[in-house]
Amino acid sequence: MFVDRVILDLVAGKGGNGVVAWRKEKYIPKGGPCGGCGGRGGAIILEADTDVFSLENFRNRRILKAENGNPGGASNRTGRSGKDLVLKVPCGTLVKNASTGELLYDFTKNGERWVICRGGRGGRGNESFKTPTNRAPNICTEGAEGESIQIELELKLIADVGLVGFPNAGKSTLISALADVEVKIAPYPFTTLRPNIGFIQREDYTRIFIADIPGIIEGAHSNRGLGLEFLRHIERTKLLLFVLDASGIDGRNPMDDYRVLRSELSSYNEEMLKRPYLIVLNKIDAEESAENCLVFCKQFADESALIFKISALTGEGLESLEEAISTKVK
Ligand SMILES: Nc1nc2c(ncn2[C@@H]2O[C@H](COP(=O)(O)OP(=O)(O)O)[C@@H](O)[C@H]2O)c(=O)[nH]1
Ligand SMILES: [Mg+2]
Repeated sequence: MFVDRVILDLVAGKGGNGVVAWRKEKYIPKGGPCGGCGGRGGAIILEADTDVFSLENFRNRRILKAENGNPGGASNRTGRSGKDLVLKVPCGTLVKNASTGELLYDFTKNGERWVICRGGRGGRGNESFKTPTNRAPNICTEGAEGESIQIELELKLIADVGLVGFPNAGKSTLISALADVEVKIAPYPFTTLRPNIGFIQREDYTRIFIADIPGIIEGAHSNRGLGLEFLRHIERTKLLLFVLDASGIDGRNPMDDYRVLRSELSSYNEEMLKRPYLIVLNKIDAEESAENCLVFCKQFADESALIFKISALTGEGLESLEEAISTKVK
């Protein structure tokens, strides 16, 4: 599970001012008041949208303002209202008051809307103060400030599939190759590392989220490097993909890598090994891979139904891997 977070300052539009104006018409010496009221300020509305996947759009936009209302005009014209500002957030977004931490709203359904900041009312023009006893009021009022609040948006993303592999095994490349859409989320709070997340969109419009958890290394379970934090993230996935570099370019070999990865997982949490998994031998386009693949399949013959030989780079073997992922996640 990944948590994406942003803090935003929201300010709804100020109402337009009311105005003082007098009717000036030929042959009517005392035309009377005709100052119109100001328009309402624009509201800020949050809307859940299934086509939005992360809070990335808000990353560099701390202060968000809706439009102010226009002032009233002569001849009793009311000012134009400010435009509402609609902010689209992913389904699953929690809205919290940033200063108190209070949960304000929980977006679950597509299209769900919530007016979080109402726009300020428009000020009154002098016409509106007219009474039988005061026919020539010389007053008007200012538009009211729009509501404002500092909020924290929080989105929890649970990946269906977690990629486990050594650095340079090709996890990022595999996500790019498999995913129809890559989802950008914030780096981890304690590093500059961004998890790679993407999803496969299936024909029935459901999505399979795949996450590459960077940084799993030997010794991760004892919190060397960043491993532990990352392992925590894959705890909730339905399916694990062990991504192995079949070419063994770094002087390693996929057999050892696989054993190390499994032992890492089990020393962290033995339950993890009971999770459904697939084994991905990547980089089969490289010359060195053929021999390694043979040895690997021999050594792990019991798991042969789970082994997929692919090249994330050329796309070879991806189709059957995708099918297997789809079936397993279902
Ligand atoms: N020849 C070959 N190289 C690959 C393949 N997949 C990834 N690579 C390369 O391996 C390196 C590491 O890949 P990357 O996806 O960043 O690995 P990660 O650290 O596991 O995310 C990059 O230079 C990739 O271009 C593949 O299928 N074939
Ligand atoms: Mg990577």
